[in-house]
Amino acid sequence: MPLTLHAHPLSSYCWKVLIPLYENGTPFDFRQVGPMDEIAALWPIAKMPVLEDDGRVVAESSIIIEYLDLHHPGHVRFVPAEPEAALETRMLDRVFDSYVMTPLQRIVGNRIRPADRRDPLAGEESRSLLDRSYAWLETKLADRRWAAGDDFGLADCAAAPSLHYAEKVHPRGDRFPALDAYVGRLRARPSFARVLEEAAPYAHMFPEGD
Ligand SMILES: N[C@@H](CCC(=O)N[C@@H](CS)C(=O)NCC(=O)O)C(=O)O
Repeated sequence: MPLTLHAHPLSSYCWKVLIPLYENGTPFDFRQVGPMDEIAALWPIAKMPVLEDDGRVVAESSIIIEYLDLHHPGHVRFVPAEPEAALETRMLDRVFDSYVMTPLQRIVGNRIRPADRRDPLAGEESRSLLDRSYAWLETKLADRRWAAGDDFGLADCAAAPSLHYAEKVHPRGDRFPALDAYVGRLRARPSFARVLEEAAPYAHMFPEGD
């Protein structure tokens, strides 16, 4: 029975899991999420993506990617077997999720709230965190091809959607050439290029402006 991915083509964390599926040509059914109740029935935390594998429900994008490595491996391995390299990969994955994706989601979340319920500090705090993340990544990526070293992996799956959407809410300008070059390599990667192409018809749904 093929895997089923419950996801939405515009969702950043769903992109994070689509990238490894496309990298390895893993067969799966894409089930587009409508109301979030559908996800809540599978995963009470009600966040997508959710992967179903023959009745087993796997949630959380990083765990789904580790699960794919374990149970549906392909020619690209997303977390290296060598423990120190695995640690670096997981560290970078945490940085992209916690310090790029989370602040950008906070900015977007604030945009879609009713005006009288917006968090006045969300923009300022999130932009300050994004600036610190961009600066740290600029140093980290100066001599690296991929986020955790020579090989494309889990951290790059987290980097692609988070840096793509972060650029929309808090542009980097021209201060981070190594980071820009890295984003260029991510966009040129066929798996991510395909994700972007499939998301294009939905791009108008992204809330612009503060
Ligand atoms: N830690 C989760 C985060 C997932 C997440 O935030 N998903 C968003 C879409 S990008 C979501 O389900 N949002 C819907 C909502 O919060 O109602 C993961 O890594 O999968």
